[in-house]
Amino acid sequence: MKNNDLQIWVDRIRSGEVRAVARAISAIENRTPESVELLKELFPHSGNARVIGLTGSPGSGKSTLVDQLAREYRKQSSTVGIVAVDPTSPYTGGAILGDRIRMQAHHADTGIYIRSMATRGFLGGLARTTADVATALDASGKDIILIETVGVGQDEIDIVRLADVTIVILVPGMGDDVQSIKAGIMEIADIFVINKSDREGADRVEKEIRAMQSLAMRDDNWNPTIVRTVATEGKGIAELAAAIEEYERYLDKQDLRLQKKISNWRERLVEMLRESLLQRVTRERLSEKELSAYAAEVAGHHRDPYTLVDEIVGSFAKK
Ligand SMILES: Nc1nc2c(ncn2[C@@H]2O[C@H](COP(=O)(O)OP(=O)(O)OP(=O)(O)O)[C@@H](O)[C@H]2O)c(=O)[nH]1
Ligand SMILES: [Mg+2]
Repeated sequence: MKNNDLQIWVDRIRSGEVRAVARAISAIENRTPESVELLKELFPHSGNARVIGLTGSPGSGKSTLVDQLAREYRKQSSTVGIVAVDPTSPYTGGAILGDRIRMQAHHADTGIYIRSMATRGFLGGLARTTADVATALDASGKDIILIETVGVGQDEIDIVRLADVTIVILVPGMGDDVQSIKAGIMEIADIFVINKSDREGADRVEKEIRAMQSLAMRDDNWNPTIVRTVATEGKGIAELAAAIEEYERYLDKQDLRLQKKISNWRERLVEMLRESLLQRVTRERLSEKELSAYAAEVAGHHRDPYTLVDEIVGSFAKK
C-alpha cells in the first residue's frame, strides 16, 4: 500500500467515516500486512476512549444490556463503538442475526458503530484482534467502546481484561449460580450486573456474590458494585452507567488506570513478541516441511526436542 493511500485511509478513519472504519476492522480481523501499517499510524491517535468490557453466560442479556447502555451514552452525547465477540451462542442460536437487527436500529445514528466478530477460523489471538479493533474505533473518535463477549473461556477473560472496566453479568435461576460461573470470570468483575431481575431469585444471586466477596479482598481494595437491571425494559441502566463512572473515578483517584494499562501492556507485548518471533522463525528458518521432518525425528526418538529447539533458536539468533 502506498504511503499516500495509507494516509488518506488514516484520515478517513480519524474523521469517523464508517466505510473506512469498517475496512480497517476487516483488515485487522484478517491480519493483512496493511493492517499492521495502519495500526502503527492509528495508535498515536488512540488512548482516549473509555473501554468497557461485558461478559456473561450465553443468553444472559449481554447484547440487550450493551444496546441499552449505548443508548444511555448517546443521551449523554458520547459516541459509542460496540464490538460483539462470538455472538453466536447455543442459547440464542446465532445471535449474529439479532445483532444485525440491532445494528439496523441504530443505522441512522452515525454516533454509534457496531461490529460483530465471529471467533471461529480466526487467525491469531482473539484477544489481540479485539484489542486492535478497539484501537481502530478509539482512533476513529469513539468516546466509549463496549466489548461484549460470552464468558466461557480463557479467551474471553483475556478479552475483557483489556477493558478499563469489566462488567460480569449474572442472571437469577437457570442454574446460573455464582458457584457455577468460572472462578476466573468472577475475579475480573469490577461491577456485577444481575440482569433479568424481573425474575425470581435476584436476591439470592446478590447474596451469593456478597458471600464470595467477603472471602477475598482485591489487590486494589475495590469492592465491586452490584447493580440490578432489567435490560429489556431499560431498568437499572442509568444506575449501571453511574456505577461505571464511580469505578472509573476510583481508578483515577488511586492512580490505578495507568497501572492497569501497564500490566495489560506487559502481557500484550509478550504475546505480540511471541507471535512475531514465531512468525519470523517459521518464515525464515522453519518451513512446514522441515517442521514435519523434525517432528518425525523426535517422535521416532532419533532426536531430542530440547537440543533441537536450542539449535533452531540458536541458528536463528545468529542470523
Ligand atoms: N426477562 C428478561 N429477559 C431479558 C432481559 N434481558 C434480556 N432478556 C432476554 O434474554 C434473551 C437473550 O438476550 P441477549 O441480549 O441476546 O443475550 P446475550 O447474552 O447477548 O446472548 P448471546 O449473545 O447469545 O450469548 C433475549 O430474549 C432477551 O430479550 C431481562 O432483563 N429480563
Ligand atoms: Mg449477544
